[in-house]
Amino acid sequence: MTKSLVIGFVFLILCAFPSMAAPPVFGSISYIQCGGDSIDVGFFSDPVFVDFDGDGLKDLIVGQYFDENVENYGKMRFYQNVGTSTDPSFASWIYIQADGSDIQCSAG
Ligand SMILES: [Ca+2]
Repeated sequence: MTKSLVIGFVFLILCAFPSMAAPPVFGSISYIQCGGDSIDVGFFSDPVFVDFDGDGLKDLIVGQYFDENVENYGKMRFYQNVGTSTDPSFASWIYIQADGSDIQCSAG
């Protein structure tokens, strides 16, 4: 293999797989806390972080699959970020509403 072919091959690998040049480093697993408790909404939760209230900080929006009260199945929770952009913190949550009613979706 010629020198230029090796350089071209390495360049191709770095372009095709840029994440291989600096693999991500993950910390230990931990639950996101809200008001001192771990957030647990069951499975099929699909959490997203988005600035929902427009204050510049990403909030947590997550569906809840189950609840002790069956009438709350499939509702959407809004956790306002009361921390910072680099150290988010969640103190409480509310159900997201539309036209005065809690938004509710079925799983699947
Ligand atoms: Ca926000």
